[in-house]
Amino acid sequence: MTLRPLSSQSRVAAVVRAAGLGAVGEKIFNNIPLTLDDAVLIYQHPDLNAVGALANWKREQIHGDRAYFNVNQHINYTNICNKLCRFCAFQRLPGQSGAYVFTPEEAAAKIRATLDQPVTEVHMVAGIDPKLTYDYYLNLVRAVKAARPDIHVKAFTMVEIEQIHKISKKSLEEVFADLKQAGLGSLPGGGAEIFSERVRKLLFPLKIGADRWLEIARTAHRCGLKSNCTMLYGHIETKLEKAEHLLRLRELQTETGGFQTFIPLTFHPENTDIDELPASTAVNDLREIAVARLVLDNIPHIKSYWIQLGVSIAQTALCFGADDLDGTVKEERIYHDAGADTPQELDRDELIQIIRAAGRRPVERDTLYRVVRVESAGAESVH
Ligand code: V47
Repeated sequence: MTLRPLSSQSRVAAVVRAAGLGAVGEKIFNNIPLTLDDAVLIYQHPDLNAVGALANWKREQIHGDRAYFNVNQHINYTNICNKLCRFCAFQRLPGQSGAYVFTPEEAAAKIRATLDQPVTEVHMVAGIDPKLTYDYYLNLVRAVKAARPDIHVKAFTMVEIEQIHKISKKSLEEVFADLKQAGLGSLPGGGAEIFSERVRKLLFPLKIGADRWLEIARTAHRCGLKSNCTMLYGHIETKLEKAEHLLRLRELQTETGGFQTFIPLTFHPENTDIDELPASTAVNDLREIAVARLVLDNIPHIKSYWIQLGVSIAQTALCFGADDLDGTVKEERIYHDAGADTPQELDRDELIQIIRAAGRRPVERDTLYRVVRVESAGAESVH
């Protein structure tokens, strides 16, 4: 298997024009941001291949043939949560069977258990357990950092930050300063769900809304912390609500430049309160990746999260606008509780093979997208 040839603008322009998307194509070729109407148009346009070809062209303009991954480890330190989101299968009430909280020492033991592996990042997110103290959160970060001092701690969604802020009785800026001093390196992108107030009232009324999520992200970025951002799709949201969500993220990015990666999160209905909803399809998942790449022109990376999408769709997404597969992961709980049948982890070599088989060049990165190692591209196919 050799690298796939990078797509030529004239060929993509012809495909896009033939599909009736010439005006959107012209904007993309000339680096003009898409409007809300453009975003809705590419969400509903029947020719997914044309939308995907355009997104792939944009992706190759930014990243060439590179596809990023990292070697990481997940720790979901508690599943106790008082937010009762209807889309979540991971949450437990205190005392409910299966409820757990890791002590900082137990979390550190999980880090020590992988010291023989080249892990560079721990991704640590969890439910909101009101019993946890401010010191618990700081000690959690300190403990994992002490267990592996060179590890990058990417932890706490904006929803967890809201809780940590609430119990701290300090300003958000002071909270971020304390967390940074404890060893926090950056923030993941979760908890944004969908910015529509209509959907929030129906599915996650106890969680912070769009304005607060964006305000916390703004403050984090101003305090020197990079973050990711996400959107949960495939439940009851409309195309317009998704387009509005993307534009609000793009607007904040123009202001702060603090988002590294956008991750479209496909809804897994199993074991949730809304399990009557159908699961997403490959066609929908690939379209989300493509629309994100085209609309979020100022966010450098689009992640196809293999844990959620499955390896085959995540790999295909590398030719529909995505440039990052996430990492090796390990002990993922949130999607596996919601019925994901993907493996709990892939090793470094498996990720490299998956990327090579897509005709891309594997690049191991750290959390801040500094290159750890560029792998050779023209390897033999896995088949
Ligand atoms: O905010 C919860 C979502 C998110 C379900 O920043 C569900 O690199 C689907 O944000 N079906 C947490 N999704 C995970 C997350 C994430 C994942 C990977 C990488 C990064 C990153 C961030 O998971 C939650 C919520 O939107 N979620 N339940 C479910 N049943």
